[in-house]
Amino acid sequence: MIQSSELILNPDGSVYHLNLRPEHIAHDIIFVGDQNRVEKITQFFDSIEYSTQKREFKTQTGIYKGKRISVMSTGIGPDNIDIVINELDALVNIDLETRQPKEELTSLNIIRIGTSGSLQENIPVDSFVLSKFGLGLDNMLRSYLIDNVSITEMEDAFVQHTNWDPKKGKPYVTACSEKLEKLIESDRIHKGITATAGGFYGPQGRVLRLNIQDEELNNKMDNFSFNDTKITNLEMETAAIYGLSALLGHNALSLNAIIANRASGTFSSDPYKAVDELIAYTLDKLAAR
Ligand code: R1P
Repeated sequence: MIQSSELILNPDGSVYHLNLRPEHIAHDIIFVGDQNRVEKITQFFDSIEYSTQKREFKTQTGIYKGKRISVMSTGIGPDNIDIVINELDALVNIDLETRQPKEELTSLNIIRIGTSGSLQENIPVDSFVLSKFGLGLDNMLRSYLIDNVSITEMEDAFVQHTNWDPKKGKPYVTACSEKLEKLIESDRIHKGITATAGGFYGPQGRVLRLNIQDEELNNKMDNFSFNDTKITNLEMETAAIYGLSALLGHNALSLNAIIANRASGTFSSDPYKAVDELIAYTLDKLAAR
């Protein structure tokens, strides 16, 4: 039995941070970072059956063209993803009454619709990126036993290429769900490795008033390639989503609207438009199944 200090439930039986009970979520779930992006998606739904919010975790579940979908904001960063995916998994794969893992497990389909900065000159602002792989520069996933899901050859090649300082912990790599990749991909979408940082400024090479450990890291990432796949973009959730989903048996795919190009130093003149287009694109692909 999982103790109540380890799996915390609210008085109404909902999981501690997400404020959700099992009946409140669909098996197709869209993640967004920003809580205000949830309604940008659900405004297109035919109906909404449930809404809740606690802290930055806002969820709405409803029907879009006959499909039941939940949309959830994760807030920013891999630490939040640890909370969101563990609590979502508990909703489907742990009996909350007996506090025992279920014998029959459920796989959720998780799709992130995020915003991100491109590292490649040829992936301009307002384009879309599908993350074939997530490269975690944070250490969150290393708290788990990840050998069965991590791609060590790519991790080692990256460590060598960047002369990665071991004091920062070893980067981890995991892959997207091929099933969801097939569902969403098209000529319109760039594919590559998405690097996930554990912070926005120093961890992504931004210098304001503090010196950073490796000023050349973004350039080195920009020219890293593994089996002809390059690092396309840098954000703060994808690798954590891929790693935890793979460990727990869920299908995950991360899509990002490129709102900044770090190589050319440009920022989208209308970042909301690119996000809106990516939302419409993804909803249509989900509904067409
Ligand atoms: C940083 O501004 C945030 O924006 C990006 C990063 O991953 C980070 O969460 O994604 P979202 O727009 O989905 O939050």
